[in-house]
Amino acid sequence: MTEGFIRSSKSATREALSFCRQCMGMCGTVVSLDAADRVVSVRGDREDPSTLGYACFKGLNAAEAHNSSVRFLKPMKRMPDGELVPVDREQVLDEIAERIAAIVEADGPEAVAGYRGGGAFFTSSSVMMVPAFLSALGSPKAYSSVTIDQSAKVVALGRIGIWPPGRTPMSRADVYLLVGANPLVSVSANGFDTRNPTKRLRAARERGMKLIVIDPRETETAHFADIHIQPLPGEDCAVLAGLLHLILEAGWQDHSFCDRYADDVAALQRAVASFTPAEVARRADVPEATLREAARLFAHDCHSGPAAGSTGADMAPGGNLAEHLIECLNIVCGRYLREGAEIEHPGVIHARQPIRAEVIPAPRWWEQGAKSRVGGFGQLDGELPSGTLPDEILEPGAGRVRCLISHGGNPASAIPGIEKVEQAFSELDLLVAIEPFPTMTTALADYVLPPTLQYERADLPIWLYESLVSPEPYTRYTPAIASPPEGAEVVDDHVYFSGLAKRLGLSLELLGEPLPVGTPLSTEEILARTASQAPIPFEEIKKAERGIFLPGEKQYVEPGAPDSPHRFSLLPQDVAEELRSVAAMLDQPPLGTEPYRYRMAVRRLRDANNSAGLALPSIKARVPFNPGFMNPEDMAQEGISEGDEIEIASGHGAIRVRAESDPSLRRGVVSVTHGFGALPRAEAKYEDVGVSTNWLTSTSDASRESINAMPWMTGFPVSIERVEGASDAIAVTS
Ligand SMILES: Nc1nc2c(c(=O)[nH]1)N[C@H]1C(S)=C(S)[C@@H](COP(=O)(O)OP(=O)(O)OC[C@H]3O[C@@H](n4cnc5c(=O)[nH]c(N)nc54)[C@H](O)[C@@H]3O)O[C@H]1N2
Ligand SMILES: Nc1nc2c(c(=O)[nH]1)N[C@H]1C(S)=C(S)[C@@H](COP(=O)(O)OP(=O)(O)OC[C@H]3O[C@@H](n4cnc5c(=O)[nH]c(N)nc54)[C@H](O)[C@@H]3O)O[C@H]1N2
Ligand code: SF4
Ligand SMILES: [Mo]
Repeated sequence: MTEGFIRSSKSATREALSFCRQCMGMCGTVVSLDAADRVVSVRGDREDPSTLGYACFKGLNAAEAHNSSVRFLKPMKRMPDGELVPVDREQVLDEIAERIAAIVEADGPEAVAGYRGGGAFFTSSSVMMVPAFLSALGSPKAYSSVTIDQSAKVVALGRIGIWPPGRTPMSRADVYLLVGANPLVSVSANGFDTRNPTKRLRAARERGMKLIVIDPRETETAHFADIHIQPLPGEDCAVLAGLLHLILEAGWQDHSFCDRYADDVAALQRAVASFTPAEVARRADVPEATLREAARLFAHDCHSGPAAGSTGADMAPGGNLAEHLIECLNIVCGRYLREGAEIEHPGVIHARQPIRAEVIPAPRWWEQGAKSRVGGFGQLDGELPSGTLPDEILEPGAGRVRCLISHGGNPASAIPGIEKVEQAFSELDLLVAIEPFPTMTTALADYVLPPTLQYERADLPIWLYESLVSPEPYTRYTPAIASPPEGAEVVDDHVYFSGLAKRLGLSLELLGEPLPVGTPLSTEEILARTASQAPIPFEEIKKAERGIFLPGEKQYVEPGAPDSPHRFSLLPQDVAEELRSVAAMLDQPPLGTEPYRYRMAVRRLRDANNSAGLALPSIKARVPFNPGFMNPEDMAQEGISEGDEIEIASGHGAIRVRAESDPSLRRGVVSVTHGFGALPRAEAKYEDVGVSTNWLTSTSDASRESINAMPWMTGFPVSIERVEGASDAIAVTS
């Protein structure tokens, strides 16, 4: 099978430096190329000044993706018999443009929606194309993976207020508190140094940094922790409110910071009064002593260093409140950069701006501007929540979405409630996917437009979030170093957007400047445009083959306006109500009523990135399907043995998976990785592709957050049952 999958296995004739663009790691790599400039192999660049030689299995496996025989190499069109067939690019763009024009003519521009996924965010020349295209068209229907990920952070800032200098960076932290994050595997966490994460964490530990981890699993990261709180998933609000209770009761807050910038510390203290260590310990099922030790270590023994949350916290019921309480910990303990402090990452691609020590009061962005047609959810960072997209397509009425352009994403897999998503996408008049591989989304698409892959295009590291991926002001440029496979008709993603814009007579804008319509900019020109406000000339960035640390003057936090009346809002009314409802549950047994005696937990796998690459033979050899991880004692209690077929059911649906014992997981939890599986209509076998965990989730009001419509993907109740007389082929049920 492996041989058939790979197009060529020529030997390497030269090496080129570049960086991996499959996750936030942005690892510096050395790529071996054959005489025709095709990728032969990849290794971590030991001389890379940022990522210090690190590269993971996924990154090292890039050659397989490039040369894969299942990769789309030509624009594809779905024929009446349901097959996708290759079609000439100009013809495809003509047809798509014509269909978009007809939809706009009939139903207005808001009938056209766009969705950006990981593949779009990691393509710096094209990441702004969906929003540019939609705003030129006049449609507010922009969606992305961000609102089914950690948009709770945006909600938290929107409700609490913003401190422009940001949190104390990890390099200056005596303590780091991580909630529901496993950066040693995910290479992703806000502010955590993920440039070769294990090495950076070891170095931080050696200089004395303490680590507190809140996670139901004793993860690779928790393994390094001084204190590991191992609660049931979905109980972070109780745990965090409990920590705030202990800290405020002991008076360990940063009094001068609180006095100056927060008026409602006392109100917050009253609101968390019922979260006593005993109550929280019982509800979250953690030792009371561990809570006390964690509060003391974070707020009393240590004086700098932030609390930060990730998907474990943000995807659970109460995810928005959890992020709010994390920010409350940072404010109450003063874990922000102050006037005069050096700013580690003032922006390399982004323009430098003065950064002042003052509060920007809670902006509550979602209260103004466009709203979702169903549910009335507002915008976050200029986007409507993806948790509202299925209804936006299905619900009849003016403004109903009829066309979706999916850019570098797999929304059919990623958006919760798989049956409804499948139904919605199949009811669209037009679904276009800019996507290199067959996915659940391309299985429903009318057209598939194949992009170049990472080493085939010029790029910058994910500049939109540059200070999140690198604590130091570092960036790099890579030219396209490889050629696409023989006969490929792939182009850089933005070419598709400019092609459609031209046909529709639209003028696209990038960073407020119009892009030329007649002759579109090259990728290099777009990147230069992107970096036009950078403090160093683009030519200098380009010259530095292993990237560049911003030279010149350092930047420091400037004083805020002395008479600024602005304060944080620690306890706005909606937060107070959410806290009250969590408090009301404190005395109830956490593992509710029969049959839902377990909780689901999300978890990422080292060898796979969401749904991407799961079909590649070497990844398949490692993770053929997604098991149901359980604590061995729970398995024994339920009479479940290793490899048994089990059915996991939520209020929305059920999946059948193979049980795998995982002693690092606490009791009362089952953990299954998302991204696997096929559409319901495909009736695929679990052993072949795994199963989507989005059978268990939903975008209904009862299973999502307010404000960002974030569907719950972790911490919700499930039942687990061993399937008697299990068949050899595991099927999905609903
Ligand atoms: N139940 C459940 N659902 C979840 C999650 C969960 O934990 N549980 N996680 C959520 C999260 S955090 C996220 S971010 C979303 C993921 O949402 P998405 O980003 O929509 O999904 P991915 O599976 O990451 O899809 C990325 C796509 O980009 C394609 N791609 C790869 N390289 C390139 C390239 O160079 N160019 C282009 N154009 N495309 C490329 C890949 O083939 C893949 O199909 O899923 C969310 N959904
Ligand atoms: N190898 C690999 N890397 C990836 C990805 C991948 O699929 N594979 N996906 C990428 C994407 S899209 C994202 S968004 C990031 C995510 O990056 P992370 O957020 O670091 O994701 P995980 O590694 O799954 O870590 C989440 C942790 O939360 C824990 N958890 C589950 N439920 C709860 C809960 O209710 N409360 C608490 N406190 N913890 C809980 C899980 O046990 C797990 O250890 O990773 C990115 N990097
Ligand atoms: S950690 Fe991320 S960026 Fe680094 S090699 Fe792996 S996939 Fe690529
Ligand atoms: Mo994500």
